[in-house]
Amino acid sequence: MKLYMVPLAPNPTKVMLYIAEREELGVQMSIEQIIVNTVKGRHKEPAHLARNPFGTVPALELDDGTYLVESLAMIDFLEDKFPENTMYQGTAEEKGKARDLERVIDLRLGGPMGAFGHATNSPLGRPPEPEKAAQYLQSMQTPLDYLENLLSDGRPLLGGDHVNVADCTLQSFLQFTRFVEADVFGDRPLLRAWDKRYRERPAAQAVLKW
Ligand SMILES: N[C@@H](CCC(=O)N[C@@H](CS)C(=O)NCC(=O)O)C(=O)O
Repeated sequence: MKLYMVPLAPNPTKVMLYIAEREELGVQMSIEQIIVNTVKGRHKEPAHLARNPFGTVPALELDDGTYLVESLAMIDFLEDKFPENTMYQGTAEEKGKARDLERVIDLRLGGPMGAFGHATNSPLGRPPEPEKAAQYLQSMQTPLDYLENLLSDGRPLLGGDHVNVADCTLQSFLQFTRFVEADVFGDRPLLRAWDKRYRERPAAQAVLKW
């Protein structure tokens, strides 16, 4: 299998963190990772559009030459494809909560975090838009409070004792905010401590560049 990706982008990073975490759990997936140079617009060129007609990364090429084009579907697929030492563990309720948390982060924080980064210090050279940045930051307050509250029971990782996709998803967005030198945590010491703890994990050290 081949994962077409680019290191800074959140959705590819989420899958790359997931793969690295599974490898830490002893699961060798042998997925070749191939960079698509999005700065040069390669993701909009015919070679990549043939993999993913939506012109986005990541794209996962399966062994039969077909593709998955949605990051969370790739993770679900890899959970099924490699059923030993999966990331989702425990009862149906525990797995449901882990999936719920990942969706909260992706849907309620991912978009505003990316937009906040661009409105603050865009790596694409867009002009700063302080008013919009403030609005995006405001929209993140409830989901950030939600996560801070979850961590108040002393759990080391977002879903509890075990790493799960929620950790990967949040870190993939935070890497982008670090790259643009923005801070979204505010006065949330538990989230800051989780961030530091997560980034010390071998998988994070291997994947995160910022
Ligand atoms: N829902 C898709 C979103 C993929 C996506 O939007 N990827 C971004 C990078 S994080 C991208 O390729 N953006 C370039 C563009 O849309 O032109 C997924 O989860 O994989």
